[in-house]
Amino acid sequence: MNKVSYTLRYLLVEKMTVKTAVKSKRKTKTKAKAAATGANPPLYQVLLLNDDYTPMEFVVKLLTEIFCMNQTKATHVMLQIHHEGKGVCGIYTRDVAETKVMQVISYARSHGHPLMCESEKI
Ligand code: TYC
Repeated sequence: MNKVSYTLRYLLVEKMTVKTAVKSKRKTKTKAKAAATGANPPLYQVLLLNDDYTPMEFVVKLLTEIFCMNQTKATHVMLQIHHEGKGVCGIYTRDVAETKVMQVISYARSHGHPLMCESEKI
């Protein structure tokens, strides 16, 4: 099929005007390109849960070491979790979020603390 008849068929099948057809094709191309290059991957937030046993200083240390927060930010996030039950420590792609969760749990367990951490798609 030549280019003109392909375009006509495309317009006919999709019941489009030339303007919307061009727009729609562009959109499809952009989407396909994004998928192929892995651009705009889904994001996941890593949440820390409150408990009655893990010491506050330990949570602050963990937030500075695993989530690269400074002391002020880590203290603020820890207190927010302490008061509200849970809080976001960071937003990452799936693999990085899952690794952070494992690092938190293994670090907490190795120090005998019950601290819990989870990740969820946003
Ligand atoms: N609630 C804990 C305490 O009073 C502190 C704490 C904060 C524990 C945040 C877990 O994710 C947490 N020692």
